[in-house]
Amino acid sequence: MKRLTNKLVAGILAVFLAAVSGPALAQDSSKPIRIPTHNWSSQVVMAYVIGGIFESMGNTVEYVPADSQTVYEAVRNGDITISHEVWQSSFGKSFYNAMAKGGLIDAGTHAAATLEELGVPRYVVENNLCPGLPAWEALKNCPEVFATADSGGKGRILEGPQSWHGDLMPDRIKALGIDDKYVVKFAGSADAIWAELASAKKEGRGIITFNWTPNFTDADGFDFIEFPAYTDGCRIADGGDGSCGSPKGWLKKAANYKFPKTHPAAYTAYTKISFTTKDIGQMAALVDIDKMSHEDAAKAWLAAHEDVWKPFTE
Ligand code: TMO
Repeated sequence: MKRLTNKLVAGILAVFLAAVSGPALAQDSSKPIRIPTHNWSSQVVMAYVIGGIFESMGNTVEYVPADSQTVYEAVRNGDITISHEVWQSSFGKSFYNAMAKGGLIDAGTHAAATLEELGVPRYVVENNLCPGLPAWEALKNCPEVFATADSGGKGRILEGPQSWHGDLMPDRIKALGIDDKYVVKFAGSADAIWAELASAKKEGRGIITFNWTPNFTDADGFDFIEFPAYTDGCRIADGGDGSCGSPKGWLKKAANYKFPKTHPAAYTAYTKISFTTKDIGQMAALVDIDKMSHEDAAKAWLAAHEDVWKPFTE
């Protein structure tokens, strides 16, 4: 009878402990979580922000400079653990290709909606430098407003680095029949775009650049050109004729399929991470306006916004 009671008490205790401690989760591996860094500010700051969140939970992290297209293959095969800024327009295809091959999983979507598109600073529209903008047809009538020393008399469209989305913009202006009036020049870096925007603004000069939102430029006023609406399959890479603008897109998070098993707590937090347009604009602005290093920007952002990120870890 006594033995039976002891067993019963032990059993009840076990049930009780299981109930208060929740399902038994394995501990996160001590192996580092490998986070990629690319060549635009919010992505790098967010890498350190997410790394800081993982570190606050006792994990170790490593930062890996990576190409923003081939990173999806690296996540798929486990060389890199996550990709935390999957922009639909530039990277949706590579993301889904890697998923189809197996090994890459969708770990959710940020709150921020995105657009990656050509546009002009607000003063170009306000000062009517090219009447009819932001409708794309207006471009036909004022290539000279956007001409530069190296554009051979045509209007210059300053595109980002070619590594972001290849020949999307040269293909587009050809498909729209304005390649006789405009030429696409690839910038060597995001910083080269910001430098050109700053000097054009100083001179009150017309300029067309690739840009995106969320970004630090949201605060200043940047008007995206309204091209024919994006539809699934409209791009040349997807079998279309290429005469369409960019999608009003999503911003996703990708992970290697083993991440939930190797680091269950970090993975759970990662699935909850969701940054807004404001969050991402702030991360970029700390670098591109306040001129902080990416790491310091992340530290400052984490210190100032515990209310945003702590709940992701709970
Ligand atoms: C991927 N990007 C935000 C630079 O368009």
